[in-house]
Amino acid sequence: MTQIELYSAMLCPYAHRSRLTLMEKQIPFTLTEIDLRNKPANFGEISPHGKVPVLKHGTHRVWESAIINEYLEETFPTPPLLPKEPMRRAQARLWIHFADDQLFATTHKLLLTSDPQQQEELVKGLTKSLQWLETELQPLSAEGSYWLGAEVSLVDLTYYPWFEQVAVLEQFRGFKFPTHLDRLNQWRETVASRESVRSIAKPQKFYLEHYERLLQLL
Ligand SMILES: N[C@@H](CCC(=O)N[C@@H](CS)C(=O)NCC(=O)O)C(=O)O
Repeated sequence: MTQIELYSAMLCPYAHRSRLTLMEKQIPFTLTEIDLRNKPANFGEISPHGKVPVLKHGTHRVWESAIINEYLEETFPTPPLLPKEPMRRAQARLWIHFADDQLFATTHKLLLTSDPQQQEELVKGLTKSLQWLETELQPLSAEGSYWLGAEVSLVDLTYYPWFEQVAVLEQFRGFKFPTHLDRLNQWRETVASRESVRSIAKPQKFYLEHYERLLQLL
């Protein structure tokens, strides 16, 4: 089998998405941890934008977590992590787009700003996104507690890393996880119990300690 290598970083939720996808598909791979504060001199040759994750498959490279995950889905179709029907696939991709465009993008801005007013606005935006997700997910609960219902999918693996690190926003950015998000909470527990997630999960303390140091450098 052609060798696969994933360039990752321990705090990077995007890298965790692709790591989880490789694990769910039981694809053997080598993990190379990059210290983003002290990148190897040749990292520019591996990652054109200096970011993780990057997937190396033989002599080819793919970057951007959502694109890596689609590449893995197409190259290793079993077990499938996207629905079969085109409309359901489109819906899965819309969820993934929302994660990038809203939840992760807002979080990125929130972590980077130390302006209290801007933080307050971004926190409001995150709360609104989560409440919207809860409302949209409710009708799917009859089929099962994964994002798309009965089966785990790329959507679960895209969102989950955000939830694993949410304590950082609560501790350092005044975010409060909204109450009564029952469907989302149930989803979170279901995904947290998967073997792939458990095997790379880190405790809250780990994230809080690392981000405390990281945020001081900003
Ligand atoms: N949209 C990209 C985002 C990747 C990203 O922002 N990675 C961050 C770490 S979480 C990174 O490598 N930043 C470069 C740096 O910190 O120098 C994806 O989905 O892969």
